[in-house]
Amino acid sequence: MTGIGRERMVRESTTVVVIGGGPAGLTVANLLLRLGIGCVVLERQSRARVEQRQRAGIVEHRAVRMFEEWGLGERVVGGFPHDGLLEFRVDGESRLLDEADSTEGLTARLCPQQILVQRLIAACLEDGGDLRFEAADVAIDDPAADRPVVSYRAADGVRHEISCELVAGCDGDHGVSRASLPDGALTAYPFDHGIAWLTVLADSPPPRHPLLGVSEHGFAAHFGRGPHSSRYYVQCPPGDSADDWPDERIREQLALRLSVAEPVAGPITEKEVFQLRSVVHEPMHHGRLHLVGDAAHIIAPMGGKGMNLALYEAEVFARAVRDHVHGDDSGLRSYSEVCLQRAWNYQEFSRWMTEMVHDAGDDSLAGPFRRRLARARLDRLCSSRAAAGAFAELMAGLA
Ligand code: FAS
Repeated sequence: MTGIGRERMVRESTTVVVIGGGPAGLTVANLLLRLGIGCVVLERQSRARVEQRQRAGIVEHRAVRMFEEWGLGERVVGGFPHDGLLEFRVDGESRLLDEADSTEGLTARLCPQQILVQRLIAACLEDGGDLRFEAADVAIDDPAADRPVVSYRAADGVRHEISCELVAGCDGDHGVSRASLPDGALTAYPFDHGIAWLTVLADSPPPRHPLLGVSEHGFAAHFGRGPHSSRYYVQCPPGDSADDWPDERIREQLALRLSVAEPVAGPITEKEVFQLRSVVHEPMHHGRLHLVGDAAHIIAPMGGKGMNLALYEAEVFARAVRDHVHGDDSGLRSYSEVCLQRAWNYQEFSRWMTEMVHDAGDDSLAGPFRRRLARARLDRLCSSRAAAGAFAELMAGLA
């Protein structure tokens, strides 16, 4: 440690600096640990804050299998069985889609994101990982340098500079990684779905199956987020705020749209309105910096692909680093192309599903013609084995 004037500075070096301790960063760290490759994770929030953040709720089969192949299966995604059934309630009529039927039982796990993050943190620390919380003012100097230097201020106020071979930008959509790139380095492809959702968390038991309500009243959905917690989505007029949605209005609209007498059996703990938007940044790397997960793209929640793309890309990056340390950079060079192919496939799937469940209900959004198109799409999905099979493959992350 050198003490320059008043400020003490610690200079270190490692192979990979991971910025961000969400699903992407923690998966990269765990996989590199198992490869014996040095890495330091810098997370700006406290451990408690990161472990409590409730978001996604589905770990697709491909990701479950990935963790199993890396010897992390039981530790990270054990439990949370899912019978593979997804329920559409169309004008009050129940239509069950059996994902397991079309993928020989290869179904997702209904593992809430916060549980996955808690377990990834525990596994990383148990295995000797270098996970640093409350890392403030993280900055990357020249990501295109042969050995970039990532600096930050630790919780004790000491500044650190870490020189490394590679940087994994796993810091989400508002992080420092993408912002550290020169203008013009990336091209953004944004899309506004023109739809707003009220997202609600409640201490209410999960539904028997993930439930999607399609009717003239507007779209709604009910997903589990653990044995005593549920997440609901209620389509609302763009421009609404959470203040426009008192609890009794939420309960009344969910009962109407899901055709369930009492869909919210416990207290509502969180509600927020957000606009459904998507964006992809291309390419997903620049110099020694590789963007992973939400740092590279945002996808609408329909289809449950945001977190699962982060998990997929974390493995692509870890394998590329494994080859890099053995002198082969082909994986790093193809990283962006490989990840973008899946990212755009999932963007299309999420948009297809978003259109279907919204246009098929209230036709004030897209008009009567598109309502009939969406109904036909939904009818085909629920009546054709081939259509259901293609849907199940995408839900399982096998396509
Ligand atoms: P994350 O945003 O999870 O993690 C980034 C990490 O980087 C954070 O811990 C942050 O604190 C840290 N960070 C940021 N800036 C930093 C800096 N400068 N220095 C250091 N650290 C920094 N996806 C689904 O698949 N299904 C869903 O149902 C679903 N529901 C969602 C509901 C909500 C309300 C939201 C907001 C998202 C939802 N998502 C859903 C998407 C979401 O789960 C993301 O796809 C997932 O968290 C992506 O993981 P990461 O890429 O790791 O990014």
